[in-house]
Amino acid sequence: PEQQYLDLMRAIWETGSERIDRTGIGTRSVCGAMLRYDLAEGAMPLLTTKRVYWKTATRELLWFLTGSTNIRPLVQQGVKIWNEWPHANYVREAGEDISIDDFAARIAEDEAFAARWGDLGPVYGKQWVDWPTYRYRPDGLYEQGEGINQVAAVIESLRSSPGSRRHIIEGWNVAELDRMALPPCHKTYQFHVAGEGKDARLNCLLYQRSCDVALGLPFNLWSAALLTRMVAQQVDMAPGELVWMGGDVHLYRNHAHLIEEQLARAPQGHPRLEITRRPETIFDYRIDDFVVHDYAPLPPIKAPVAV
Ligand code: THF
Repeated sequence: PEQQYLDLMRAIWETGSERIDRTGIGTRSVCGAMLRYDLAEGAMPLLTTKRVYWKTATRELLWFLTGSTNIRPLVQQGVKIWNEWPHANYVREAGEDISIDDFAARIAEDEAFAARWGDLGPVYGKQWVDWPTYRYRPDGLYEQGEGINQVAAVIESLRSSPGSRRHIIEGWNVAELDRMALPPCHKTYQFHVAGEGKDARLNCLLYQRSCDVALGLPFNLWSAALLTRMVAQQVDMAPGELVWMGGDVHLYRNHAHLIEEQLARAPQGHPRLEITRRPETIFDYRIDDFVVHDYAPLPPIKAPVAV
């Protein structure tokens, strides 16, 4: 299964079209790609050709599920993956030339500072569990309605009408894109139930509009598979397949060293995920509930994230 990822990486590197992107770094990019992973028996799309920090990705997913859009809870757990954006924003807006590590330390220590500078706007967490709604009044004006918890709604719909074709979690809130630090990349999750009763298997299709194949995709695949496993556990189904679809699927030019090194490596066995407990709801998972077995990856390969 890992070979699919390596083949995609090679194809983009060899045939992708060159262009200057939003970040100014430059990418090679293809339009449209698909990867499929069977999640039966604990199998996970966890790369072994470089070490992937799956706990970091897991903490990020659990953070989405809390509805938080502030980096503070991540920073306090040592997760740095969202720090670049608030840091760049702070340096630009406040005009203080502070290092990213000092900025993160301040976010962790100072609650008021974090409230002012640590928020990413209405990104994943907000849209997943508290999508804003509007209530129209008789006078034609409207006021804020109650937020929609899409994750809870999908769990509910999977239980009550498994054959539905509307099991969707959507991050792309068009009206709020301009207030997000970054519009969602992994934007649409659709769940699909194959088989019935005891044989029911939960499939998940993720559509990702923009994909940083070298740095982001290993995280995105892990997280989507993990979400599928968690939802499957909550609705008492076996996990089925994860289908990943990418829109603009690219490699950054400054990841060349990572790409060349990783493409020279061979996959190392088949890691498996064990979920050690069945929490009451999808919102009650903790980091210690997840144990990975048989993970003996090749060493990590460092590369800068494009902001
Ligand atoms: N922007 C870009 N340019 N690439 C992305 O992958 C990306 N994301 C999120 C939002 N914007 C993005 C952020 N996710 C790392 C991993 C995921 C990220 C951001 C950064 C990263 O640096 N990973 C390193 C170290 C991990 C660690 O220290 O724990 C790695 O080696 O994997 C994709 O959704």
